[in-house]
Amino acid sequence: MESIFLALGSNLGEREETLRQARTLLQRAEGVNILAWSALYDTEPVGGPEGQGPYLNAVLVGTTELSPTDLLRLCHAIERDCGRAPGEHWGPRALDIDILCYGDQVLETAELVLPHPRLHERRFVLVPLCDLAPDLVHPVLKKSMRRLLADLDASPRVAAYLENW
Ligand code: PH2
Ligand code: MG
Ligand code: MG
Repeated sequence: MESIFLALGSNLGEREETLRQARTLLQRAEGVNILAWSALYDTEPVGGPEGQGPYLNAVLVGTTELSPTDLLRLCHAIERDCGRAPGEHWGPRALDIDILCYGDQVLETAELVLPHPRLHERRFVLVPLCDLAPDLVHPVLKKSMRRLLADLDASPRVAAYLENW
């Protein structure tokens, strides 16, 4: 069994409802146990095409019996169930589920890189992650999530949206 941190994001459609649905599907999934989640944050889009709408972002923590690859497949299946259609790289999406950390595992395959390769650059990930695990140490950079967040600029915008959801 490994501890996992998952990042959820949505900037198309009923964002809040989609994130709730994704959480429910993860809670019901065989081999995954969701233990807690961050607040929801309304966040400025980072990268991707000009003019895409703001995201709602959150982070979930749990445990899993699934391998990293099977967990990734589950995340992709839930993205599709929640209405994600193939689209532009970093473009608007109904749902994105990214594996941030899988225990202390360091992995680099064509399909999956662990820990998530941009986690330490992204306020929209680190702010919600620090709600749950500020003392979690990045398995490669060997710094706490609190430290990584403190090392970033105060922009782009990550605004508290909903504490309990
Ligand atoms: N996801 C991206 C690209 N840019 N920006 C925000 N604010 N939130 C996201 O979840 C996000 C993004 C690619 O997955
Ligand atoms: Mg992503
Ligand atoms: Mg993704």
